[in-house]
Amino acid sequence: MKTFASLALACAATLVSIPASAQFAKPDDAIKYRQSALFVMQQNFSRVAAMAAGKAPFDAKVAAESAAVAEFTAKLPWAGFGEGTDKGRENRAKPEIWTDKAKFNEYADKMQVEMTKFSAAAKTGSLDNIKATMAGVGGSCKTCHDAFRKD
Ligand code: ASC
Repeated sequence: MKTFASLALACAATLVSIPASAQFAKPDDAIKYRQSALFVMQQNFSRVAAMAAGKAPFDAKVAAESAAVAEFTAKLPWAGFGEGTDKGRENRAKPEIWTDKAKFNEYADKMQVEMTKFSAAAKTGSLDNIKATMAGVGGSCKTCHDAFRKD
C-alpha cells in the first residue's frame, strides 16, 4: 500500500510537472511552440483591446470567450523557453531570458495574474470592468518585452 501510494504520488507529480519541463524534439519546435502560444494569446487579447478602445463594437460573448482563451494560452509559452532554445528559427528572445531567469519568470507570472483578472472582468459582461484591467495586462506585456525582447 505504501509503495502504491508513493508510486501514485510520483505519477501525479510527473503529470503536473510535464508542461513546465516539456521536452521538444529540437530547439526550433520549442521556439515555434512559444511563438504560436504567444500569437494566439495576443490575437485574443487584442480583439478585446480593440473593443475597450472603441475601435470595434463591444460583443460581451466574444470578449468573454476571447479573454478566456487569452488567459489559458498565457500559461503555455514558458515551457518553450528551456535551456538551449535561445538559438534556432528566427526569434526575438534576448539572451537575458536565460541569464536572468528569475526576473523573466517573475514577469511571466505577473502577466498570468493580470490575464486572470482580465478574463474574470470579461466574464462579468461589463465593458467598464474590462477597461479597468487592460492597462494591467498591456503593462505586463510591455515590461517583459522591454527587458527581454529584441526591438
Ligand atoms: C498587444 C501586443 C502587445 C501588448 C503591448 C501592450 O496587443 O501585441 O505586445 O498588447 O503592446 O503594451
